[in-house]
Amino acid sequence: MTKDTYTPPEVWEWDNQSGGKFTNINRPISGATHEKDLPRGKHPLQLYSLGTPNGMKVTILLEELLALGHAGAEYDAFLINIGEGDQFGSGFVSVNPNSKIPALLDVSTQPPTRIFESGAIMVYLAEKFGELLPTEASARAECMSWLFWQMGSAPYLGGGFGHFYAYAPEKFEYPINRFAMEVKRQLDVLDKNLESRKFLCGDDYNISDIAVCSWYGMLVLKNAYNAAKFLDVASYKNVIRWAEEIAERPAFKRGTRVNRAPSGPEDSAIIERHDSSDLD
Ligand SMILES: N[C@@H](CCC(=O)N[C@@H](CS)C(=O)NCC(=O)O)C(=O)O
Repeated sequence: MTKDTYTPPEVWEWDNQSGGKFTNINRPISGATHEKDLPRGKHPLQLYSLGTPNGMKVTILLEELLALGHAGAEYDAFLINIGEGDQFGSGFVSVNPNSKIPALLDVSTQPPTRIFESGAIMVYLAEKFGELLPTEASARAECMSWLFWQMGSAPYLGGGFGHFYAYAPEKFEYPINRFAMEVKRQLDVLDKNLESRKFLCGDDYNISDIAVCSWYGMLVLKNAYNAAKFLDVASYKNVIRWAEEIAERPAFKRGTRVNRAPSGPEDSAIIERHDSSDLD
């Protein structure tokens, strides 16, 4: 038995000095903190986002749809700087009451359609354009299963492991162990599935590959959270093979460059995207 280092009070109270990377944006209440309209561009789809794994899922899918020839997938991608609290502006909250990127406004419908939650945005776009989501019932169920697997699993990776391993103000053994164990189990789930399949659902690439690769592909290829060695990601050989193939897709390369500040002169990231030539 270890000794408790913290005794919870009877009723939790907000201590906004609790430390950590996100202490100044995390709040126990929802809703807007300030009035701010969202900008609007000229395209049918208005995306308000940031180039994180959740944000890149949508820009990769949009780039895939454009590559397939769907002009209706043209989009303006505006930057929402979550470190500066842009997600709490009144305009953003009206598109996503949950104050998290990504959020999409489809202005080609009357009235405009708002969609929040990256998984919901992916299904909306795949259905709107009839691409990258199988229509036959059992193939669709498999695709939805992996898509929802990602939505349910990634918070253990980002909010759990990434938070305690990379962002928390102190290193605590218990949560790092707890979440490292879960992330390695998830990587093993993927690795076993990809032993006999080219993509997550079989021979064909679909939105579940985009969603899962944005998180677990980036983890194994890009040393996310500086944890490649700690998690021994090199041992998940099928995940690496699958992620490398997806990362080579032109649309994947384009989508991952959007809504990010370039980290140096070699980095081709763009803060906002308003025309396909912005990425050419
Ligand atoms: N389940 C949501 C999660 C979105 C999410 O966590 N977004 C993060 C960035 S990756 C965010 O906007 N955080 C800002 C905040 O928590 O205030 C989705 O998949 O869309």
